[in-house]
Amino acid sequence: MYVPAYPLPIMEIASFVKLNIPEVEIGIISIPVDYGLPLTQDGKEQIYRQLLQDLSKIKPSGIGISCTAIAQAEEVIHLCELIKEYDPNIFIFLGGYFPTIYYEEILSRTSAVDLIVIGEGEGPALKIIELLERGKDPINENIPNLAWKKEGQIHLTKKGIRFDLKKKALLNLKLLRYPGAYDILPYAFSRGCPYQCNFCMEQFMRPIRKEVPPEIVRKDLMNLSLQSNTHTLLVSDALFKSFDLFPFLRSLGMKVNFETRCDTLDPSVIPQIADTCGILALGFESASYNTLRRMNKVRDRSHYQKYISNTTAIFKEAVGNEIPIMIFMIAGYPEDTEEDLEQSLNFAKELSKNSGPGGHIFKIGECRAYPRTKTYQLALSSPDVICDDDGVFGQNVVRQPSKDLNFETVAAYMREIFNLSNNTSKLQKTLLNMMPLFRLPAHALRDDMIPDTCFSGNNREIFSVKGESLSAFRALVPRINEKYKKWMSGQRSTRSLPL
Ligand code: B12
Ligand code: SF4
Repeated sequence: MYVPAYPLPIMEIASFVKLNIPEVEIGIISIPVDYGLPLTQDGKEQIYRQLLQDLSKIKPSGIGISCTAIAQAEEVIHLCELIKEYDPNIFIFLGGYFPTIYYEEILSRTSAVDLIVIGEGEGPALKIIELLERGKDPINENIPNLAWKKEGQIHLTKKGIRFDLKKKALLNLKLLRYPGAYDILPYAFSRGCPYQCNFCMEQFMRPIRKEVPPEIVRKDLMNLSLQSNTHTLLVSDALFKSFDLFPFLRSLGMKVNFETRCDTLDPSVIPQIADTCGILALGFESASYNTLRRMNKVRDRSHYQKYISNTTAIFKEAVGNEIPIMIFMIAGYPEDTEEDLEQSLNFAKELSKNSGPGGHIFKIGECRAYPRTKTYQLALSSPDVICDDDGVFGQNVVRQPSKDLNFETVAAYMREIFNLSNNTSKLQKTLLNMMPLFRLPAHALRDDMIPDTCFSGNNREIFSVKGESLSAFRALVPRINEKYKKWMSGQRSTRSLPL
């Protein structure tokens, strides 16, 4: 799933700190681009050795690490432990979705993390770095939104106000080691979402939506366009609505990829943005009223009718205007019956009667019930629902959504729905640009047909994801996909790399 994009959360924070304390020496390490993606366990160890060597030259007083997805959490803890072991004096702080929601579990699991920032990072990071610069202890009762552990007790400071986006810094590409090496430009026009879908984590982070002032957006996008070699924008908003900016984006020659809700996007906008839109994604989830109610996606029957009819209208407009469209769906939500899945299948069949050169893909996945979410509470409270019990560091896949619906049936529906996709060459090209390694297992990336220039260092254990390497690799992807087809559709049971 790797996307060759700079790490936006850390970019926002580091740019803000640099703007406010210009004399501070701050740099961003983007592990995949700066060191490469490991293809073997040995490759991973080489990357970490290289990182520690670099730290011995940089001699940082503090390191802030971003951990957004659950999928990153164990690796982040491992990284913190490595750094602490190397130099216990480096102050380590974490932020992002995972630490915001599960700070207790992280602090209980390791003593390598000195401090956790809950929620938006700009304000607390500025204060932490100011204190570090003055040689003081950043663990401070007066900084809001912090958590730390001392003598076995977790301490929390008071909840602060939301970051004022009028104070957002322009993204500073100079803080990256290889600013020109990224093929994709992520950008957030707004932050937060008020909808509170039961499976989503945004409500823990920013339950109110706020927009970045348009003058800041314009300056940021202008800089990105001037300072990078790519013009592919990945919209990172929880709820994207900035369609009025499309004429400006067009004038910059940008291709915009965005995801939104099925009931908020006005289909009549689509013809006006068609030439500038790379791919349009909808968080559709299900066509069943009962499932959508359990997800808290729709309020009532009339909302549901609008949800379904608007999805159909958006789909038709996208197809008619040759925009590749991706429909995200969840299969086997707690308490789903086979009838719910059947409704989704029938709806997908109806949609796919409209097909065009833009192509469409039904990206359907099994349900994960993450601890603390309402989805998790529902799974626990329903006697017939069976979930993997992986704790907060795992995926907690729902294995039996209800008494008469087992995982094999869910998987069969997922396959059938996915197979209704229309994988046109335009869609493939757009996805290849965004996710060149899509679903390829690590061993496929070591194939002899891949030239040495696609690897970092002296061996073929670390794959380089810098722009030039990826463009050489993209040319080979059709042959590689063909050769490794059977490994691409399987469920991932492990994140471990071969020795
Ligand atoms: C863009 C995006 C991506 C891009 C990232 C591109 C990039 N390089 O930036 C791509 C497509 C690669 C991606 C991939 C995945 N993503 Co994603 N992604 C997002 C998205 C839409 C935006 C993230 C973003 O930039 N937000 C804007 C910034 C400004 O906000 P922020 O990230 O919250 O950062 C603020 C705070 O969290 C905090 N903070 C963050 N880091 C740090 C670090 C420190 C030190 C401090 C002090 C503070 C701090 O301060 C920041 C500024 O205020 C979010 C949802 C969302 N709207 O935020 C999902 C989201 C983060 N992704 C999610 C998921 C599940 C994934 C994947 C696992 C999907 C998959 N199945 O493969 C992968 C995992 C990738 C990986 N290796 O871990 C989930 C995470 C849920 C979870 N806890 O697991 C989210 C929340 C979507 C959702 N609602 O479910 N993603
Ligand atoms: S609309 Fe999207 S971002 Fe908002 S709560 Fe629902 S899933 Fe999360």
